[in-house]
Amino acid sequence: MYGPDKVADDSERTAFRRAEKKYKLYYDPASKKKKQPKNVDLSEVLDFKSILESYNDNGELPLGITVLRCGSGQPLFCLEQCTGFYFIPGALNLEEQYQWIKESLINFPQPPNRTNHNAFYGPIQNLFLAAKERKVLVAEGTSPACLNSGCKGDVQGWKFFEEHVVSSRGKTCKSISASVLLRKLRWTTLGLQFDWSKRDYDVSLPHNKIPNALSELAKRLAAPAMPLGEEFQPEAAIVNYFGLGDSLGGHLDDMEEDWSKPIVSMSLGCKAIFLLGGKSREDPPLAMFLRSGDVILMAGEARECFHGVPRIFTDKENAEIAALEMQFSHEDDLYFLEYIQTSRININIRQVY
Ligand SMILES: O=C(O)CCC(=O)C(=O)O
Repeated sequence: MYGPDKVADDSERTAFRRAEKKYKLYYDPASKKKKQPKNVDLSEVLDFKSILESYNDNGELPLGITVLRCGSGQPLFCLEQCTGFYFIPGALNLEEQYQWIKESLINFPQPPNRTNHNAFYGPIQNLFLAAKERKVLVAEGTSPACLNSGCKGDVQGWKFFEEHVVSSRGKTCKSISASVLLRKLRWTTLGLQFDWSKRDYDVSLPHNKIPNALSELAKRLAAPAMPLGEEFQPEAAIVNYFGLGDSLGGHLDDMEEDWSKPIVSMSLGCKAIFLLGGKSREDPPLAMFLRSGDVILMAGEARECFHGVPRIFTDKENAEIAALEMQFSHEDDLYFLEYIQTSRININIRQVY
């Protein structure tokens, strides 16, 4: 997951790194227009949406792909080369996608859930609302009237202020706008909290249970990948937020005790490329598109496979979120819409013990 990603020079690159490099967003230096993305050959990227369409039309499947039906009758695709990997195209309908995008922005980053901002700013309440209201997060110094006097002492905490209050008093305090912080939100953890420095769950950290609705959804989605007669117990989740140019390096999710239980991974917002490798970084990964509403399950053997997200597409043509955009038609939804038009959110839910 997030951790130092050792960068090797070209000659040392593994097959996984080479694929990451192939699909990563680079800008064309020759382009006359400013910041034109370099063209990428996407012909080898598996597209489960079109696989589903042709399967529905004529029952045909590409070599190496098989199909199962989950409880709801929705087709669930498996890969012969990777036991325990399941792909459910369009598993979440538009209303569900709308609901989980809003939850991911408003409620999931609320303390006691931790985010990547905790280490520097401590717990931040109501980040999304503050960004919407154009507030500014200001360092509070030793003086209680820090905003009047300027921050001369150690930073004791951070507090949101109206933009006009901060600008009228001059730039005497350390500050950052909430909208920049929202853009820089990379992850939040729900349920049992993951400690990235120890790369393990820290059960001593305060936490809430996984919200009921998310837990029920994860149980339903996980069912086809569960050992017979067992029910998935969602205990922790990581929400990943991706903006333009963001990626998630190849990694294993190996901190949970029982790998026979799946990770349930839901995609929301802009389309992405997902790489599914083998047990070694030397194994050439398979690239596949992940669209809003798609769900992946990884259990058993698939838990031992390197995976990552080298690319998200935020341009109108490739993001493929036109139908989702229509859900955000109310004027109160405008700020969500602006966010998701250039972002992707991934919610992955885990049984830890
Ligand atoms: O964003 C994704 O689809 C994958 C996320 C992931 O692999 C992780 O959080 O471990």
